[in-house]
Amino acid sequence: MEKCIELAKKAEGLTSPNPLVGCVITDEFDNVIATGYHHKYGENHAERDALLKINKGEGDTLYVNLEPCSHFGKTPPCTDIIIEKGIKHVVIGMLDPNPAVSGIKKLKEAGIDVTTGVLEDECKKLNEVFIKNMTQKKTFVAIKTAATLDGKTATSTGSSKWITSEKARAEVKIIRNRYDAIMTSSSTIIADNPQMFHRKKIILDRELKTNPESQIYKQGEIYLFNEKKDGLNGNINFIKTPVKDGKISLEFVFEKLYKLGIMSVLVESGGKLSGRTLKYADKIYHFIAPKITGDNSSKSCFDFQKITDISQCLNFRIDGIQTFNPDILLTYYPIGK
Ligand code: AOF
Ligand code: ZN
Repeated sequence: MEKCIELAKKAEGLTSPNPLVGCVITDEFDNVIATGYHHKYGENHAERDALLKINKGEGDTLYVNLEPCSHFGKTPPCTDIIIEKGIKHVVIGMLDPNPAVSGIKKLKEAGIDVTTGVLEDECKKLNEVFIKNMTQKKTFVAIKTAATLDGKTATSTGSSKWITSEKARAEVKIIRNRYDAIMTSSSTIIADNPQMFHRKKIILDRELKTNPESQIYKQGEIYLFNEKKDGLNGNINFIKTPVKDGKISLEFVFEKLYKLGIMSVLVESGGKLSGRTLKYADKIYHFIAPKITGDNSSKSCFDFQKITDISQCLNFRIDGIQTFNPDILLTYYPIGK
């Protein structure tokens, strides 16, 4: 199953809105005789990709991180080819949250021995975006931030280049690729003029005050949420957005993203937008550099509320700690998600 997950990850950024799936087939002596994965949206499913590499009767056990599909979608049901090729056992990581799929039932009816829930937590993490999309019909929201040991993301004058090392910033590019779009604010564009290379970019600019010559506009498909106008102009899709308390409604933005088929978004901005997004966030990537500004007027990486009692803090569950020397990356989830 570990191998299935590793294979599935080869297609990160390419399968949306579909899941990441990998498949391994062994013979009766447990030798791996074929592997496959879902390479790209619309192409063969992982199981078919692997099964097309063997003849009928050669495979004994098929391992796959997601329940095989039993429906006709863009491709025919995987259960049919599993049965045709004479597979005897199917080992599954997690059930498919897609209500159209009831693969286990079909396999069992064909007399195939089925085991489920193998490395289930890892498989669920691999497809956390797909699970949220299927079960809640909502876009998965991740935040990336980079801060000093004292939780600051810029000085009071806005200086922030660079808090983290090149190694950490190279990892950010890998993280970005997992998401359908990245999102930032007018303040970040005005302060840093970043390029933020990506297929799709979401920009929140209520008053349309960013310079159209800014680096960010030079590449990718742009969705510009603002309070003034709607319509397409070159690579920029203007989206007129309701405003609440002087700010773009994030509720509207995230609902609109789902309607636009943007299944996941990585928010990369200053503390104001990152802070406001926490309420909607499913996952946070938090880089920490071993530096201290020591200045309380420096900008915090999450800045959205005033509290008096420590019990009013938001609470999270840390999932992973990685090192990108000399920095670290903490990955965490809101409690309850
Ligand atoms: C994939 N790749 O390897 C597996 C999937 O429209 P279709 O035919 O591509 O079907 C998409 C559904 O198939 C998807 O929502 C999921 O429930 C199931 N399994 N999908 O794209 C795969 N095994
Ligand atoms: Zn399938």
